[in-house]
Amino acid sequence: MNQARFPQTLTRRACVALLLGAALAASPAAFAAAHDAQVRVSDAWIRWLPAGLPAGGYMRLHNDGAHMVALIGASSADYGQVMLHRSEMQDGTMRMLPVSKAEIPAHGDLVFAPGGYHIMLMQPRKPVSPGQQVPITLKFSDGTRLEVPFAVRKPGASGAPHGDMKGMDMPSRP
Ligand SMILES: [Cu+2]
Repeated sequence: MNQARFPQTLTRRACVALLLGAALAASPAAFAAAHDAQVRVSDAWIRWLPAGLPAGGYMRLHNDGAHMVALIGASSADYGQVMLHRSEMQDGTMRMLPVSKAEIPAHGDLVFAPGGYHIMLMQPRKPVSPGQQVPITLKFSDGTRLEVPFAVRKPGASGAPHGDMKGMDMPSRP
């Protein structure tokens, strides 16, 4: 009878030790992961169109972290509706599709550029004109948010200095 009790006690102690060990080991790692992902944004600009037409927002995103982070949303006080879109060729026609996220690989870049990913800015709440800056808040999958000033440029503007030729930055799915 004692034989039956003894192992039980041992087992319970072992369980407590395991749980404590697991908790101690898990929490610092979990916090580190949550704060690890860091995204920097550069070359942020908006292709202005007249008469309050929907405008495209473009930028370069760089992920300094060791884990993939996705851009999962955007908003701006200056526009009534802001969506993540991607343009792609379908049967010889350029179409825009809404996307729920855009992944930025670990230690990598993702470029939003004409003909690819863009932030669709609709229903301007005030007149927006070239030369202005529009703040857009970007929301990421790791819970972070970034408010980025986007420079408003004329449609003829040649775009971001780094251009849109770097197709390698485009993942093959939304
Ligand atoms: Cu669009």
